[in-house]
Amino acid sequence: MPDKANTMLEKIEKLLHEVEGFTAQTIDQVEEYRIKWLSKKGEITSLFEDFRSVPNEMKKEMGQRLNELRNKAQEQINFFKEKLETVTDTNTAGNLDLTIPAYPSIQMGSRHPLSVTKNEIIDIFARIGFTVSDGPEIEDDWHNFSALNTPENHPARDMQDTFYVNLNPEMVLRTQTSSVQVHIMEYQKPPIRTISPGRVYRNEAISARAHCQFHQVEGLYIDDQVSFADLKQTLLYFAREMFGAKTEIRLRPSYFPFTEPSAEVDISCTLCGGKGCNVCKYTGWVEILGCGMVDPQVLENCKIDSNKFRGFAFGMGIERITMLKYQIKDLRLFFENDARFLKQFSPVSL
Ligand code: 2U9
Repeated sequence: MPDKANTMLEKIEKLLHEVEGFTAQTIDQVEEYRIKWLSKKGEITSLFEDFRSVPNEMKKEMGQRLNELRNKAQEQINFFKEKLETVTDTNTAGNLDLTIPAYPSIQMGSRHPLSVTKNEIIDIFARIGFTVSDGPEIEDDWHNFSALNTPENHPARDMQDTFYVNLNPEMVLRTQTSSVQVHIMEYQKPPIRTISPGRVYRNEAISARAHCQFHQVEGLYIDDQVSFADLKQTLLYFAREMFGAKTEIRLRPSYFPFTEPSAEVDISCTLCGGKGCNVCKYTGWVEILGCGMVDPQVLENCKIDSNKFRGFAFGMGIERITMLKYQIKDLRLFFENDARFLKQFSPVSL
């Protein structure tokens, strides 16, 4: 009997060696070896049959080795089976329909409502020949104030609480994008027909109606024959493109340091059409922008001959226009970036 037991031990060692060196490239190979080793008629199963006739004194050692062999074989089978099944799933078409478009499952972003409005304003003015100009958000005192008829100690500076730059008190965070147009006038000869959309800053307490940063579009048209009638007709065109063909405008006299005469412009209420509601506070009109003829002194400040040229200018807050257009009641929503608010606006196309 010891001879038979020794042959068995040799067989176990040989198989252990084979099991440890086992690798497989396909699932079929794994199955082939499972059958060879562990099926009912497999080599390891039949060693367990032989184990019954092993003398008692050798049973312990033989049993341990046999168990070790069977466990190792099972581990190897499991390992390669799992590995090859995963590879099969991801590397080959298998049951996947590769023609299904990926895009419905991708969360699409959307344009910020202020960008939607800004782009619409740009398009409206581009159709009547206005270019778009851009400039710095940190501006010197001259471009933001002095050139625009607002020298130091001028009371109008109090109208716009300003953020000054600590390192250089001559520099400010711009309070209006008209500063961009001062640059344009300094290096470009008339005719000038341009709008300047952009972010501006004012040191104000944050509320539903005000913020320390907001966005403006300021417009400027300078040529030799520009009149107040041109200004009025341009703004009527804008109001109807933006708020609908039935929109009416009215101008109320006002004051800005950089325009003379100046006016504030109302549109007939978009909600009630002029009948009176809580949006227009039962007046039938809502204010949308300010405007006027460019003060000749501003032209001179920017080296444009005020005897030859005249201009009109206007300015509007993008937040205000957006709130009116979409009935948004609280300005802070624009700055909170809450996805539930933002996703209501036009999706970004792929
Ligand atoms: C130059 C000269 C004059 C731009 C103008 C307004 C009137 C105006 C406000 C609207 C709401 C700013 O965002 S707001 O607070 N703007 O009322 N802006 S005229 O006048 C200019 C522009 C450039 C060279």
